[in-house]
Amino acid sequence: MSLAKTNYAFTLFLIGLLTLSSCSKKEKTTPQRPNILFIMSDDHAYQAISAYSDKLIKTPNIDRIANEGMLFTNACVTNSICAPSRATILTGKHTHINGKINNLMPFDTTQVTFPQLFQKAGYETAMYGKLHFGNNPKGVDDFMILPGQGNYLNPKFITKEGDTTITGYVTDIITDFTINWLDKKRNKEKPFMMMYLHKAPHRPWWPNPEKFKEFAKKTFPEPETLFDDYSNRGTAAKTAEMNLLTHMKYGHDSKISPKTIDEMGGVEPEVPSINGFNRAYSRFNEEQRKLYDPVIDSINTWFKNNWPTLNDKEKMQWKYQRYMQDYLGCISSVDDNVGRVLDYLDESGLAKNTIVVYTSDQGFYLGEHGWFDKRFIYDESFKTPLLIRWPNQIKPGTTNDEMVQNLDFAQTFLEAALIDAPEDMQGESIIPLLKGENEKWTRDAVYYHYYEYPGEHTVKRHYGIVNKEYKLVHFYHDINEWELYDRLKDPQEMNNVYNNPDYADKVKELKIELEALRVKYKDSKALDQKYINMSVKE
Ligand code: SGN
Ligand code: CA
Repeated sequence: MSLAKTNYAFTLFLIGLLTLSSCSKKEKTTPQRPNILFIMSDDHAYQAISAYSDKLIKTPNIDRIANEGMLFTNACVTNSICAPSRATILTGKHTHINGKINNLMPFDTTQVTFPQLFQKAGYETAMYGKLHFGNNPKGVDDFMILPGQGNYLNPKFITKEGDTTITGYVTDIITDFTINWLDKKRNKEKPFMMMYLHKAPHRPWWPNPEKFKEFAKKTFPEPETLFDDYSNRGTAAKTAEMNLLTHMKYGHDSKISPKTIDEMGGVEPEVPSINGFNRAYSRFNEEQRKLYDPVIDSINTWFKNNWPTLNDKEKMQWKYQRYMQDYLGCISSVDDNVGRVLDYLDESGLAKNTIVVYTSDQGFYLGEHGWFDKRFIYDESFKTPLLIRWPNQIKPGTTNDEMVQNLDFAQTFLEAALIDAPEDMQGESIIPLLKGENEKWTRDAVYYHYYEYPGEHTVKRHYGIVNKEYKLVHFYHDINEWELYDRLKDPQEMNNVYNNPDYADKVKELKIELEALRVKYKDSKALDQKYINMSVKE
């Protein structure tokens, strides 16, 4: 063999070696696609998670996600109501684009949702718990969803195999089935994307019997704005029907039986009522009633003996305590059950390659401004809890205060799973923030638009822009009112400064920015009107 030939053969051999080693290197460094466990509860206020504040309750299990990951202090929604929030999460689009403006109309299932993209990309996908769409989810290999709002006790579920009713407490049941899917049912050859969606702590707040008993004995600190008279706010706050004293229902919410109210010959103030107490109680079996009855009896006896002697302030205080006892009792079960799932991830070894997200479909009023419920752009309902754990990617125990939205979840999860997001999704992946690369984040304001009016709780239609310093809101439907809040000086949003001359320049500036956001996200007066017309026909 000539020298030249020998050299040539040697070179080929070297190239071969290098190619081989670079291939195997590539294989080794190709990231393993992470699993995603998306945990969402319904109406869980961030004020009731101890990672945010431990004034009301300790939630050690949910807190673990933040201790081992990241806590977002300015996470918010695009439209603070259940099914519209879920539609935004699944499509990565604002309400006016995905068309799910309220809880009433069914979701248009011809749209692409992120679970479909995961499924197509080889993920095993599932959805267990509350969806509230009026139709079944697409893009999931397995599902088990509550019809509509679902029930706390002995709930019915819609599954792939048909309908089934399961005896027990909803939060425990959804968790049992979630763990079973993770452990036994799924195809373990594939990464998974699991949506584990609690009904709790949605109204009418029935804790399990043990928590009902435990929490009924507790007393909770009142929010500073419990007795708000809405004096420096607009018409919308004054006309909303979500005040604890005048709109929270005796039976449905506070667990006063119709029998007690009859025996008392009625109660003041009168609150328009459905017989929600009986509706829930009639689902309980004998054994469950035995557990609930002693607590229900003691609440009712106290009420009968004391209610007529209370003044309005004391009535408000009593209703607030009853509300918190039941609401927080429900949350305590959510926390225990999240702990069970996190323990399962640890024991099974799944934790290290699983992104765990904890959030709620929106925030909630826990007596702030005298309210329960949500819907408004004001902070307690606009903001939502968000805690994310992603081992080796997120630095444990970090906090982030950027304005991220439920609109961003789809693109974030897709990027994490190395799946291309469709061009027409409207959010932004928050992965740079998760990795601590905050300088890559450019958004400084978000857009919000609420529609379900006329409707329950009578919160008027509005849209607005929110940045870290200000919130500008337009109520545009049957009133034409603007509100401006100085978020730094007035974090409780007690003073609308829209007409204050000191803020005139700010108003001008924010109006331009708001219009630019409407253009950016393709919202318009024409769409506002289209959705008003549509609701009238419903
Ligand atoms: C129910 C509740 C309302 C609540 C809506 C929407 N009333 O209708 O208080 O605002 O759900 O909630 S109740 O009498 O049925 O309890 S959402 O979370 O599904 O949007
Ligand atoms: Ca909700």
